[in-house]
Amino acid sequence: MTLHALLFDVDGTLADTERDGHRPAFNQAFADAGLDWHWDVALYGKLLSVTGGKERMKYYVDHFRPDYGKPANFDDLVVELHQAKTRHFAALAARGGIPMRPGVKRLLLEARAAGLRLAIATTTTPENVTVLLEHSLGSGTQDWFEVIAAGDIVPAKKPAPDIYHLALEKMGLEPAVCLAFEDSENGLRAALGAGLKTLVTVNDYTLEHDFTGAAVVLSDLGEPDAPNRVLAGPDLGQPFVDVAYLRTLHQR
Ligand code: XBP
Ligand code: MG
Repeated sequence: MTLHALLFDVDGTLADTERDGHRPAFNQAFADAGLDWHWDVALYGKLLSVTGGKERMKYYVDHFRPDYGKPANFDDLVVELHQAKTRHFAALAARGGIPMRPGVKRLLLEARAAGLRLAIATTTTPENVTVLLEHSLGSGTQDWFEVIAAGDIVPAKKPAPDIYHLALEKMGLEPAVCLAFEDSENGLRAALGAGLKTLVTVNDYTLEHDFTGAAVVLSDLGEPDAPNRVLAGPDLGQPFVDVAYLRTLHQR
């Protein structure tokens, strides 16, 4: 089976957005609203078990703030907080404050040149993807992706496979001719649930996750002058991920 397409998660995979992007954006939104909620780096790691910013805020209140009296319009408040958080995230990303992870731009350029089709499948809000790509990958780079499947467009977020099903459906492709890129257990479960072979690159928040079923688990995609490390799965003897590596991995 020939490899035709690559499907990328965004948060944690294309860029390390969580600790220094989403987290401070949530905190700014809480402070704006006069709430005494503050998510430090360690707490945010626990909250990441829930995907989706609105879902994460509700989980925080239910599990960590028994003292908080929910107002009658709590769901509306969560939506407003999330809109403010999205504005703060966009401002941060627009300042170029969230760089792409090692090897990402190099691999995307090479994949395009090789004629591979590209898509995004993420639980994050669509605006976050556009602003991140525009300012961290480069102007006009959203057009590199023929499908950007993001956010509330599907009823169930990762670990449900829905967002991957949607991206595959829009591309008219079978999972067998694609590879997915993920950084987290929830993301991996979503991709595997859609029948996709999945390459995992870990980050500080996901190092200890259970990546059973991944095609390979790597420290990052690597660069010719900055080799990556194989954390689980086959060592194909190549210090960085390129299209030839992906074709070999996909065949296995
Ligand atoms: C990403 C998420 C998102 C972001 C915040 O997961 O869980 O909720 O943290 O985005 P994945 P929003 O990388 O598996 O897609 O606040 O826009 O929901
Ligand atoms: Mg992710």
